[in-house]
Amino acid sequence: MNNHIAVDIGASSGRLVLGTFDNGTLSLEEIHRFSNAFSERDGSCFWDIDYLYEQIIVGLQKAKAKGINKCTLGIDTWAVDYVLLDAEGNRVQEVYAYRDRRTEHVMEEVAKHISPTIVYGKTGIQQLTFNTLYQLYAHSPEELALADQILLVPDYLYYRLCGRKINEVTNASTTQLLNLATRDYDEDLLKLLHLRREQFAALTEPGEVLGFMSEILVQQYDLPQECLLICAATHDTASAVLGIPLASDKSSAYISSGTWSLLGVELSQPINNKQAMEANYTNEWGAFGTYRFLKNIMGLWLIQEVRRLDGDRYSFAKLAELAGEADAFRSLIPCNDPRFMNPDNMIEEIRKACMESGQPVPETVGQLARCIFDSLALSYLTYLLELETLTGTAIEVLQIGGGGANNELLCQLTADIIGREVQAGPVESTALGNLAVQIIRAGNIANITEARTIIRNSFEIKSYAPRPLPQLEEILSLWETLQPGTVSET
Ligand code: LFR
Repeated sequence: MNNHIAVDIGASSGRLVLGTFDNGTLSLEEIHRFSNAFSERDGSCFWDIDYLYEQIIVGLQKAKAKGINKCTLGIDTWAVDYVLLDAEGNRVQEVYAYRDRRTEHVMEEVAKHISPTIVYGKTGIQQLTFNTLYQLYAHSPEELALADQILLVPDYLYYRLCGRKINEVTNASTTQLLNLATRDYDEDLLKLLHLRREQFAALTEPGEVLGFMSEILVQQYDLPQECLLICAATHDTASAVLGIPLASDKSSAYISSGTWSLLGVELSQPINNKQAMEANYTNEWGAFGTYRFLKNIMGLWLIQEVRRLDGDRYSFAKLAELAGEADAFRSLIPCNDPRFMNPDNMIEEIRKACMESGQPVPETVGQLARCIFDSLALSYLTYLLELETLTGTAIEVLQIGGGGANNELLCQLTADIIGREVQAGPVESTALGNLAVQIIRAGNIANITEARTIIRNSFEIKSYAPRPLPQLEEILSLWETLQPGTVSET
């Protein structure tokens, strides 16, 4: 079997990517792409999960039409969001999107019952208002009692395709409910939520075979005859990190750059000490016994929102071009300020933030884009320095995987500001990481080290050398005064 399909769904788009591994070479072909967004109803934000499921079916029909009858399939999506199912496997309610504002003050409520230090010691997970812990706390115990099973989004999509209920570990760790010591759901946190362990499914590792696609679906929709579902690293960031082959000869950190910029390193042991907690770094569980020690940075969401509010007039490439024409470092925003999590109007929020800090207000789309990219690059510096302190390791190269690797302006700006080499690519790191787990499982690649070598040799990785930035000192002192907050501060 050498046809492998990655279903990779992010907060703004999804796709099915066909990976073929032949003669030691891995090649990719996108077979279906669709947009994704949450929508607001009566003041709450929800995903359209049925639409996402339907798009997987459409993608598989396209695969079949291309003559693919035998394949493996893995799914990854964004993290933390969940589906409550009744005993018949029906959804109890719609699926909340993590940017829904109902959890804005829940963290403080939970802290009254269990101290954040204890929670961090148990889980090693950063404080983010949207962690599943806080989202579930926002339900009444009566509502949660209706849930026979709680699945995260990719778990649920697997369930719809093959009927098996799992809680895949890389994603389950982002719930902030897993205990690092027992490697299972933490009893105290479950008690706090009035939940029983049985309401979650069995923790499942990437690489496990989940079974064939349901025969009924194959017949009903004319799908590939033999589609074997393999448990991927279902958190998109976990897959992305698998698919970013860091240079082996230099000490490197990664950014998985999409809706979020996730900046960190891969570790074999978590760091859940006081300093890591205070800096709000996370230890998400990775595939193959690893941890992703990283920081969530607001990321391309900022520009996605500007583009949307500007009526989708320009492509992302054009926006980068317009930003390149605008004055550099004219105005900056502290990207991780919670005000940018889900404002009513991102453009107005950015303008207000600049006005409040006495900076020129970005008027044109180019100025807005420039403000975002300058500020993101400065955030990368702030958190890279913090990462070095926390890990006690000097970083020589920052490797950017995901869609953001396409943004030459941002990559070069990042290199200039951090004063180190930036390696950009692969753009398809998430699909590649998803596929790597499937191909390893199929026995065609021995392990993740070999998979990363193949990825590094097969896909473009562009190097950006830092250029001197004469006004850097001045920029950094302005940046300091903006005191970037964190997404967890409410
Ligand atoms: C990236 C990501 C991040 C997670 C955020 C919310 O797509 O999965 O890793 O913190 O989305 O789920």
